[in-house]
Amino acid sequence: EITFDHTAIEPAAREAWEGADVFRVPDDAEDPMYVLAMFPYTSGNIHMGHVRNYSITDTVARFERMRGEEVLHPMGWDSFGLPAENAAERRDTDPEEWTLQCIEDMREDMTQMGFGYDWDREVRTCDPDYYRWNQWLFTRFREEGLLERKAGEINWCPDCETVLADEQVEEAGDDEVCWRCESPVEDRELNQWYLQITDYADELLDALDDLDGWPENVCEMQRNWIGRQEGTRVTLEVPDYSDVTIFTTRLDTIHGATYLALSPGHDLAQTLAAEDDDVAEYVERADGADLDETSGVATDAVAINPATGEQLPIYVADYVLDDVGTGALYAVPAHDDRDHAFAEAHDLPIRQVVEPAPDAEPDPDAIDVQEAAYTADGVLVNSGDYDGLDSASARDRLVEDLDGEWVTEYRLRDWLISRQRYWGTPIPIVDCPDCGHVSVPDEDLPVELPEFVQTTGNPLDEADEWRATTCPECGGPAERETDTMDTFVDSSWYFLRYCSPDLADAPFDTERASDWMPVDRYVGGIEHAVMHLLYARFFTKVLDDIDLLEGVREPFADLTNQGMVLLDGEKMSKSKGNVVQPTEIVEEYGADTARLFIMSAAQPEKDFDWTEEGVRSANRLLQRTYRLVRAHEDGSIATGDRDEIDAYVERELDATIATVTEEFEAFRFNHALQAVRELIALIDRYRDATDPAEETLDRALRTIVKLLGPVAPHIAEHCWDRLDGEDLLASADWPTADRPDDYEITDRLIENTRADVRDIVDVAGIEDPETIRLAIAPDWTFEAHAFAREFDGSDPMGALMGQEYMRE
Ligand code: ANZ
Ligand code: ZN
Repeated sequence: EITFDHTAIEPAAREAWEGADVFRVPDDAEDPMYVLAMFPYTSGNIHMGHVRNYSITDTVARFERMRGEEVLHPMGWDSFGLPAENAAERRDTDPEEWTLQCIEDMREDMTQMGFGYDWDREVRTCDPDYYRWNQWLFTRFREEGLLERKAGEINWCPDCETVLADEQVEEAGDDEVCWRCESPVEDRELNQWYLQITDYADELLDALDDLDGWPENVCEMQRNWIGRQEGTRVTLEVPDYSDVTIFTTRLDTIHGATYLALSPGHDLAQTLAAEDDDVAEYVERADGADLDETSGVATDAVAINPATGEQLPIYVADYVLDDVGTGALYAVPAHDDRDHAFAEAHDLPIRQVVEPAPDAEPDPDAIDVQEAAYTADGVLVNSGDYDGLDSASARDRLVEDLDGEWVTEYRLRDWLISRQRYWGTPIPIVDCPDCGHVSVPDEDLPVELPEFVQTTGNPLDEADEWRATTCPECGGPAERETDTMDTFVDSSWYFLRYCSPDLADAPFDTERASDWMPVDRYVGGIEHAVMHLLYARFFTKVLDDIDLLEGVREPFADLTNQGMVLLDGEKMSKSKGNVVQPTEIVEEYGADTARLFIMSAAQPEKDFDWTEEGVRSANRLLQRTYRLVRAHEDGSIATGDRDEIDAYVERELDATIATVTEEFEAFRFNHALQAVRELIALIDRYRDATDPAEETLDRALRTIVKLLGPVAPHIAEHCWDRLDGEDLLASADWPTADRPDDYEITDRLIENTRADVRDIVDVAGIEDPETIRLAIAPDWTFEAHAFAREFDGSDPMGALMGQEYMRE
């Protein structure tokens, strides 16, 4: 049996693409279709997750290119970050050297996979020509009042020895851990730079409703992260102390308040701690640690409930967060779960003031707030004049009566971008004893990283010579800021740099970027749902507001999060020792096989198992295609006159083209490939069991090769060369379903069959498809096929050919 040799075919195809510059997009392209994969973090070699991610975008890019689109499909390197420092330390090299080596290796891996990128547009974030624009943008944001240096309680990872943004802290059981190394994070108080993403909270939230091309779960994660809440602020008098303002979403429950709770960091808590040892001890214990949800301490102070005039004991409790609302709340144990748990632990009264509406579920009598809080809205009880009002109306009235104010609160915090690490963009600030924090003037950018030195803390703190500078404002001696930027700054605008990667006087060309954006198809991991994807949206909006973009409010029109490639249902990981290296598969079977397997295994969003059988099956399909093409070329297929079987096959070709086109558009590549697989099987039988018309057979083979082109580009290119020999498949036209006239015969047959069936069903009352089929045509005839195809989707003609084939 003849088989193709991927080690010869694959490099030859790549050479042909390169020679013809197939993937290059000229700067004067008007509005190319922008297909983008999240650029990889430079960590070694590419892994199966990368291969899947990039197989998807490459398939789309090739498909759209064949459909006549100009396609922008660039690639670059997210190449700053802590792992490079760690690796450099382990291997005793420097982060730059290590990173550049990774880039070389990964680029080589990608090339081997046949991913077609416009490498002229390659972007590397660790390149001074790139990160100078991080610095330049830092200065623009600062001028706009969107960057602030402030003291705050921050998340500190003791292992990475750096602060983390809130988005980079993950929950693991009761712990909050570092997203990278999973060490429990600590609280510290530091002066840091913050990007004021909260200024854009409303737009970031509201615009999600119009992001039709985004998966709903990602929009929901962003909504939750932003966490907008409508509520009210009300001020309570505290005899002998200053008033306390609280934030509540449930003003309707105020008559049921039985205590007031302060966060340990609240001003009044601090004041009370100074007077009371027990309070001081608790406040101290709560500092930097996450205490039990029901922990807290009673104080001697009381607050006056403005609705009832009652005295509410004041507690300091760790479940009240410093940076939410006002850091103070009145507690209603009957209607809030946390308050309920706290009240039980501290023996505080639980008083019901809301019950379900009379006609609603559950029955009011079935509720016992002593047992568990009733947290839904309802109708007020035990609330004096307000009894009988529904919760919403009660809130409206109470705001007025209690002199409260409506406020909107967010969960989203400003984005802390300072990092105490070396391998990142130096923050372009000079600290002058006289002038304070002065921005480095644009003409002095980039502030380049000094040479790397091994040390325990931040190497930039040790770079004395680099640190010492003069103040741009007064010329006096001053010091450079030694923090670098969060690498998520780098990835917040890299998709714009691809539009004009070499531009020397601006981060990107405003007009071109505005024409080319937004990205039409963006594909990457779900882990970026609230980090990268939120930051990039924020950057885009700011850049548009400061006129660096024109009318681009969102960076990514369409988003797909690819699922994981598993092995035996488990995530591949070095620690489990179950990693399948893409390079091994490529060596043994070739890149096309790996790509075809990955793309046919499941829809992009779904996880799937890597299986040897799946890989082999993909390889068999490609070999089968190759043999069909070779047999045709050798003239070993006997051809004959055109008859109804040829017409049938042509009709099948058109149907498959339509299906594959539709399924590719919808990102259901596995469905598309299933249709191709069936077509290949049909054509295989067709040439074995019949004497195909030359013209039909030729069209069939060209169609198969073209439909496979986006997914298995090397072998398809090779086959195309054998069939056509003129232009490259990579830039050939996508096939179209062009119904020739004699389809009418087929159509007429189907019409007749339909009429016959209607007669049988209506007159004889027979409904079983098999019986009908036999009634229409006792043998496997063309009519029977037409019937089956139309009415139950089965493929007897294919079966017929198969049977004949078997009989031979
Ligand atoms: C009284 C009340 C009664 C509340 C009630 C809720 C239910 P959620 O729960 O997500 O809607 N809150 C206010 N400031 C807080 C802080 N700094 N730390 C922790 N919790 C705080 O969030 C709104 C509620 O969170 C607010 O409404 C407040 O408790 C609590 F039956 O006020 B509520
Ligand atoms: Zn100065």
